[in-house]
Amino acid sequence: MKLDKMLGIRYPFIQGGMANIATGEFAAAVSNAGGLGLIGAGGMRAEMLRENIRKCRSLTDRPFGVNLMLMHPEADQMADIVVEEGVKIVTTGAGNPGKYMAKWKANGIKVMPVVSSVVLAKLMERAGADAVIAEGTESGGHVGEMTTMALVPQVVDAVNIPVIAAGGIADGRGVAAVYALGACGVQMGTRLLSAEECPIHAAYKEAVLKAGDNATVVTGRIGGTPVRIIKNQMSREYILKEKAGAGKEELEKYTLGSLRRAVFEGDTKTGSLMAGQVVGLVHKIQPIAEIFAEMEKEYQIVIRNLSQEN
Ligand code: TUI
Repeated sequence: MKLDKMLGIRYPFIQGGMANIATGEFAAAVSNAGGLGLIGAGGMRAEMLRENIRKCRSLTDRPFGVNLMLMHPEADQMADIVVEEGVKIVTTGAGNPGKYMAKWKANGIKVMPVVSSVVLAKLMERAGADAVIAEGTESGGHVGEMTTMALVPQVVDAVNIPVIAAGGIADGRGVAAVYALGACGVQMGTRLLSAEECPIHAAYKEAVLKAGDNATVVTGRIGGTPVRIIKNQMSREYILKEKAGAGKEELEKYTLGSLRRAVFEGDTKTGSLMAGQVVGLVHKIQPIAEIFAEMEKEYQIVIRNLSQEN
């Protein structure tokens, strides 16, 4: 079954958790456009998450969810808040949500963890996940090692729950490609950075529109947490230091507060402009509803053309 039917939404598209970007207002805009909006808890304090859930609910009657970033120091509190606030769908990232699963399932929450390996996908299935989001290293932000092309079919073969593909999908061709690999839907982040409703600073949006195929790089592959961002002064200095063997503390000087500097201040020199490799496919600012409609139409054309070839 495709993801739109599973979740009761118009399109089989869910929005990536995008820390500091995916507010309650933005998630509601995604849901109102026919996708599944998710409030990105990364970058929020626990009580802010509660306010964003209430705000989102006031702005949409459609299904929405919360993305919990598990490296967050307040993740335990946030795991309780989603239950208290009656959230129905939770996605997780950057860790293993195993310790929260029993409580979430007991409260009727659909849980869809992001995984970057087959091992974690199987673990999540055993823990009671309703679906997994297999995210390739093409993604923006915190990434694993495997590509979407290699990861998705291996996860599909390894589990009996639905698999949603993420990483490297920004148009209808990408949707058709991951369906061919066995996915039932897609998660998108980068394409939505250029949405009219996306609340990032104008300079960040401009950098997304200008970026080409080779614009991103992964910082922190050697010692820390691998994070894909648009190349800039910060990434160049970080990688030089990283290659020179700098310690965690020295490297943290670059990353501390850097996502907030990009999102809120539009600091394109020292900020972390998180974006995936498909950033080179993002060319214009559009309403979310138009992005989704365009992707659906492209997908239909791709499958028609494929079925006519012989
Ligand atoms: O989580 C993401 N993407 C993110 S989180 C984020 S906020 C952040 N900012 C600065 C530094 C670090 C994070 C920005 N982008 N995607 C989902 C994802 N999860 N990708 C990879 C994983 C993952 C990695 C390891 C999931 C589980 C895991 O290990 C599980 C274990 O056993 O602990």
